[in-house]
Amino acid sequence: MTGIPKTQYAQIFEKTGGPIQYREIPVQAPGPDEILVNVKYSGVCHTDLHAWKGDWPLDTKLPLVGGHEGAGVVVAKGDQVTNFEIGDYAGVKWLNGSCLSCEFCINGYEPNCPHALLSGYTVDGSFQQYAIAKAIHAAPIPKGTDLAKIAPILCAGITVYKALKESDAKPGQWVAITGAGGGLGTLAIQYAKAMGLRVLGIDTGDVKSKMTQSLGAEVFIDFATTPDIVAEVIKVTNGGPHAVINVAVAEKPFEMSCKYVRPRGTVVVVGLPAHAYVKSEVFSTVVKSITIKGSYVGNRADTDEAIDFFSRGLVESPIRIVGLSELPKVFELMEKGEIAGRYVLDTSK
Ligand code: 8ID
Ligand code: ZN
Repeated sequence: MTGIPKTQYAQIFEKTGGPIQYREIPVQAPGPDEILVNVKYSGVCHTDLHAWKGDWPLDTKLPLVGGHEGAGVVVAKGDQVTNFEIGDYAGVKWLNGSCLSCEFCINGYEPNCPHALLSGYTVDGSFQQYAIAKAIHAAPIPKGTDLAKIAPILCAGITVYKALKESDAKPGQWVAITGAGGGLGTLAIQYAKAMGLRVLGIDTGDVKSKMTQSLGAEVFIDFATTPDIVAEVIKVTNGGPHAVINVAVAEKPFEMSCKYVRPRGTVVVVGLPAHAYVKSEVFSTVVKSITIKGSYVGNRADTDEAIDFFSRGLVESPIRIVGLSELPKVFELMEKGEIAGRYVLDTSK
């Protein structure tokens, strides 16, 4: 590993919800099937905030370096690695690795692998200058790509693209997106447009209203000021959206979406608010014959396809770049719901 420093800057926490420390830690060497990525930029996903807060019924490793939207350059690789060369661009995504041999991996459902390794959760992630990823799952990024701009595609982009495919919505049909002004939402609008769908965005505030409409939402509904959201959604979509992509970090929108979704429509559950349930009244679930389904990131094919939409200029996350040292401030803004689009960390600062 010539030319690679022994230590590097990282954002690390020792305790769930404890202080997040910006300090130097050792650079690890990749194992035989791994690559070492010099992360240039990393998006900050709300999942990183959930991980730090301990919101979910799944423990993180501790101490933990979070982050799973890392875009960078391969600087070292194990001797079994054949799909990356030194100098290639690579993405460190949520699904860091999987067994590749279980029933789920074999069928392309790699995120559901019981042995999945999760970047920034069960293994250290991209809030550091040098991160390790299993080569087989790392995202190949075309040379010449703007690494700051592609970072959010590595989780937010893949996830919403997959969720839209899972929704089975057809070109010309309506899709509602809850949490439309956030990191996942702003990309969901653009993938949906590119797939020929009509988009209704639900979120709050003038900034998110303007942003979502400039990205292609035909209608914006403000959840904080609209008295009867369900009635309004049904009215503007002339009978309810054919699909709903729920990326809001709140429980209420899930329940509402089961009420306003069009008969035979699909409610896709993507957002992961703490301790939340999806509640749908049985009678109307049956009589409207709706589908409620969970969607969890994407597999390697979804990754390549989601990146291809980006490379062809069809989607671009509205990003704001700040230094890696600013992560705690980004979490504060995210907690308050004040981030429109995505914050991306520059690991050199
Ligand atoms: O694979 C998956 N299923 C997956 C992948 C990646 C992320 C799931 N996630 C989850 C995250 O863990 C998080 O719970 O998706 C959720 C959204 O992540 P994000 O887009 O990174 O979060 P954000 O940028 O904070 O955006 C959330 C938006 O929701 C809005 C907020 O205003 C914000 O713009 N929102 C809230 I909070 N309550 C709302 C409501 N009642 C709402 N929008 C509509 N109605
Ligand atoms: Zn994420």
